[in-house]
This record gives sequence, C-alpha cells and structure tokens, in this order.
Amino acid sequence: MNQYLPMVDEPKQLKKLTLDQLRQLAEEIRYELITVLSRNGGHLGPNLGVVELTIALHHVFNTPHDKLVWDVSHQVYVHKLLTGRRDRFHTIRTTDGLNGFALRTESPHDCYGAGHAGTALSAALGMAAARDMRGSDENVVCIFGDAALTNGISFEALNNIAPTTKRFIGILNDNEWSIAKNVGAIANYLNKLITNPSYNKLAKDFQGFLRRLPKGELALKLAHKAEEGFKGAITGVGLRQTPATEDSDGRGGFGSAILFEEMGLRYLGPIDGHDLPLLISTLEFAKTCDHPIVIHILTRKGKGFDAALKSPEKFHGTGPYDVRTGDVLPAKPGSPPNYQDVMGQALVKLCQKDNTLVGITAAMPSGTGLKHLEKAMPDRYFDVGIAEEHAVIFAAGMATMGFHPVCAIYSSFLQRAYDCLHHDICLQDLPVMFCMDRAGLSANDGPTHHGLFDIAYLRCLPNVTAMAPKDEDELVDMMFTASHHPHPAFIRYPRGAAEGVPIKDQPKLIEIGKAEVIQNFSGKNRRKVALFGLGPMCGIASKASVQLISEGFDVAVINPRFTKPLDGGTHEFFGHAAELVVTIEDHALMGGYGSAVLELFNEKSVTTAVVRIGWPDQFIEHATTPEELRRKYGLSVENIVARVKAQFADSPATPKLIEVA
Ligand SMILES: Cc1ncc(C[n+]2csc(CCOP(=O)(O)OP(=O)(O)O)c2C)c(N)n1
Repeated sequence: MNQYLPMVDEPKQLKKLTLDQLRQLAEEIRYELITVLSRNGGHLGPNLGVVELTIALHHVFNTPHDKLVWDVSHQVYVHKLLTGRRDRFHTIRTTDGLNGFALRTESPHDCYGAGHAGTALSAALGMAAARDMRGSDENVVCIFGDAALTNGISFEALNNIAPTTKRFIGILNDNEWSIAKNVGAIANYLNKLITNPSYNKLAKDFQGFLRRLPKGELALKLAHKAEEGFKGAITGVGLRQTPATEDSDGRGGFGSAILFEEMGLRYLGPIDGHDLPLLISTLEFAKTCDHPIVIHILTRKGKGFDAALKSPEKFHGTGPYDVRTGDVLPAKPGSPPNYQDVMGQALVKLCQKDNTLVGITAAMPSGTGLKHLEKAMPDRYFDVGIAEEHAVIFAAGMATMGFHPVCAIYSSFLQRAYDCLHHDICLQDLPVMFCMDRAGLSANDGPTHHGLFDIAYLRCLPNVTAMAPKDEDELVDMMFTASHHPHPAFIRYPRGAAEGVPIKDQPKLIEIGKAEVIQNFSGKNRRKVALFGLGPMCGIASKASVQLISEGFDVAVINPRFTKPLDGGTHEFFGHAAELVVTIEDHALMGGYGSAVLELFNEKSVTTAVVRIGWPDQFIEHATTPEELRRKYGLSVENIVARVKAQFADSPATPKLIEVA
C-alpha cells in the first residue's frame, strides 16, 4: 500500500519526510516501477538502480530552478514520479501517455531532453556557463552512467569543465553495465579505482566524516577543510600497477592517478549509491563546493527485483513481464523472428565463408543481433562502447587493410557519426557494410529513436549504395550482396518481427540498382496506378493493390529495393505507363525515397502525377504500437486507397488506354 508516494505531488513535499519515511518512499517507488513496467515495458533495471539517488537529488536540490541533466535519460522514471507526473505514470510509453525519456515539453522539471547517450555533460556545462554569464545561482547537476564514459562527447565535455566554470556537479552512476556489460579501458579503470584498498580507506574515512556532519554552515566549512586534507592525501595514492614517480605527462607536475582530478575536477567516491543519508550529506556538501566536482556512486541495476538483478541486460529495457516471476511474456508460437536476429544469424553464416568479414557494434550486441556473432566467432566481433563515430572510423581503418567490416548501428544512432560516413567511409570509398536496424518507427521510444532520416542523409553522399529489403529473406540477400560490393553499402530494416517468409539456404546476389516488379499491370482498360512500396511498405502496397483492384483500378506493385542508385529504367517505365505513381516509405517525406523519384521524373521529363506517402516534416511522437502512428499519419492501406481515389475524383470516367509491354 502506497503511503508516502501519493503525498509527493511536487518535490518540495519530499523535503518534509524523515529519513525513515524516505526509505519507505523508496520501497513504494520500486513497487510502482515493477508493477507499471510489467504492463508497459520499459527501462526497469536502470530506474530501480537510481531510486535512492533520485530521492536524494530532489531532497537536496530544487527543480525546476536547479537543473538535473540526465544522460540518455532512460533512468528518469523515478524523477517523473516525484515531479508531478505520478498520476500519469501508468501511461508511460503508451499512446498519448508519458514519454519514456526526459522531455522539455512534458514538464518544467525536465530541463533537457535526451534519448541518445553522451550528451549530458556538454549540455549541463552549457547551462553552467550560461548561469555564470547571467549571474544567477542555479545548481547544475549532471547524472551520467559508467558507459557514458565510453563516449567521446563525454570526454570532450570533461576536458572543458574546469576551464569553463567553478560550479558543476557531476554524478557518475556506476553500475558496471552499459546495456550489456560495460567494455573497454575506462570500465577497467573504474574497477581499479573501486577496488584500490589504500584509496578506499581514505574515501571511507571522508565519507564517515560527511555522514556524521551536523547541519549548518560551520559544519560545511569544516567539511571543506577536511576535503582539502582528503585531496592532499589521495594525490599520493597510486592506482597504476607500477608506482607513478615521474613526471608522466611531460607538461610539468606529477600525474595523479585519479583521472577526474587530472582534468581539474574534484573527485569524491566511490560511495554506496543506495545509502540514502550518505547520498544526501554528500550532495549537500557538493552544493557548497566552489570547484567542479564528480561524485562517483556505485549502484546495482535492477535493485529490488530479483529477475532484473540476475539478468541486467534483459531488464535494461524490457517488454511486459510476469510480475511474480519476471518471465518476459513469450512471443506467440509460430511468430516470425525479429529482424535483428535474422541479421545476426546471417552474419555468422557469412563470416564462416568469408574471412574478411567482421562485425562491429557500438554497445548494442543484443539490440543489433551481433550477440550471435559474439557467441559463435568472438574473434570476429568488436564492441567498441557507446562510440558510433569511433565504430565507423574504426571500420574504415579495417577496410583499408583488406577487411570488409559490418557496422550494425541503429538508424537514429548512426546520425551521430554523419561526418565519419562522409569523410571516412564515402570520400575514401571504402567497402563497409552498414546494417541499420530500427530504420522506421521505434514506436514506444519515440522521436529520439525513430529512424526516419537515413535515406535523406545518405542519398546525398557520393559512392553510397542504399537498400531496403521487403522481408527477411531479401535482407539476407542484401547482406550477401553488400559483402561482395567493393564500396560503402547501407541496408535499412525495421524494428521487430520480420514478415515470416522462409529464408533460402543459399542467399543470392541482387543486381545493384535493380528494382523488383512484384505485380505488373493486367493490361485491362482501367485506370493504371503504380504502387512503389519501399522495404516493409511493399507488403502494405500489395494489400492496397488488392483493394484498389476490387474497386476497378489496374495496379502494379514494385519493390524498389534500392534508394540509391534508383532503378531508373523501372521507375521511368512505370512513370510513363501509369496515370498515377504512389511512393510509400517508412521515412520522412522530405529528402526521402519519394523525393528521389520526383527528382528522377524531373530529369527524365516524366509528367505523371506522384503521390508520396511517408512521414511529414515534424518529429513524430511515441505511441504504444507503430500501427497506431501509421494510421494517424496515413501510412496505411486505407489512406493509400483514399489518396488514389481522391486523385481520380474529378477525372473523366473513361480512362485513357495505355499499352503495357
Ligand atoms: C548514441 C547512443 N548509442 C546507443 C544508445 C543505446 N543505449 C541506451 S542506454 C545505453 C547504456 C547506458 O549505460 P549507462 O550510461 O552506464 O547507464 P545505465 O543504463 O547503466 O544506467 C545504451 C548503449 C543510445 N541511447 N545512444
């Protein structure tokens, strides 16, 4: 039974609760998270890990005046519960409900929106710089995970904090996990920091001191004095395996073993991120620091729910589950496989036959399906951390040495690496295959994750070959084709279940730039409509064709396969043969496939009317299912049929007779 959570409509009510009541509140929040997400799905593990931290933050700081900036912001559910959104929490990630990430339009307490990793430190530093310039007094607190430190932008910001401001509070929420286990040298470094006995003794002493600190200014002054002493002592602690006795950076001064201190930030921690009183007193102390500070807290992803503690990767972001057992609800028997698994398994098979192929992921082994390669051929698999730019340039480097790397990166996350695509892949015309999962909607995640722009951002780059399969069998054919293609190749495919068609044992090569005619005109004397359905929209085009034929139209259905190079011959032929061309794409209309068709028709002087169906020029919100959004925005069979009929509404009843070869 919730006793305290209903009392907290605004964070200021939280400040009236005693420590015991806050502990009880933490339990109630966990219960709420576990029950609501068992129905809606979502980022359960990360949120269970930050319950005490979020309570402590709202206990010490005053949002929206003070600024809390969350990296990725997938861990803001607790923050939402405490900032006036409890009543709507049951709607999270559903149509018209709360978004699963921080959203500036949703609440004044969400001072910065996110969904992509690595942005929080820069954004928070920008706020701190603005505050200093305008002379106001907000506290700016940035909460970032250990995996955010695998990201380049985070380091660009860290490099810039000390020269920019004296008041900045960073909280490193270290749970040792990215989505999968965190990787790389920084993860090892943090581990060394946590386990160093001499450093830990000093840190514990200082924390003991903070914990016992009475309230009041004098006490805080004492704390600052003690911190000076603490800082003096830790510079003598070597975290390197060999003692650091020399001038190690060649710029004067001795290299301290604490990375953050080297960058001009005071470092406090590691502290237990579930110890509420310690968190509160440490944040109270940090609030009064006149130097930038990083507090390193240790938390457990999934705390309070056994299944999530046991399987942190599965419960990072989960679908609905059984609240008693934690079993994720199984797919219906006989459901088609997910595209990501088709891609991962196909890559293993391709790698077995071709020694030059390797797989690269930027911290998404399960989401991209590369976990299959990791398991089957670990020496051909690279997880480079949340580092899309690095992943792309790393692939470019390997390609110059005779390898054919396969970069599996979501369509929306690849946006991060746009310059690398231009400068490192396309300009040098290197044979790298990009498998872009989540191209199209990522419905319950919303606008940060929808992959609706890749055709536009790739189409303008020279040397690009870009494809979209209509089903999973064609995806494998396209991967096979791309593995033989000596230039950059991009394959976009949607999130979730594939079409359920059988996959051939031996994939076949597809001719580059060749579309597939699924259904030609019948030649009957009826109005002729050519439906070009890109990728998964090909199925929708086929369904629309059945209805249009029943209403008296003659309909051709074409699977364009390539958005670059376009199949000029096929498009031109049907452009002339049809009275109406309809392009359908799961992509922004502006700059997308339909635009490419219009450009081609303009060049070839094809004057047939073209109706383009795709996403309008606005950011598309989240919803429970992609179907709801497609219906709302007209990417549906009904709308295709309606648009075709509207196009002919004022035309004479007898159509012109067109000979079709
Ligand atoms: C640019 C980008 N790449 C990949 C992701 C996918 N992603 C979401 S959360 C996450 C891991 C975050 O780990 P961490 O920062 O340590 O936070 P935790 O979930 O452990 O609390 C990843 C890789 C993303 N959101 N943005």
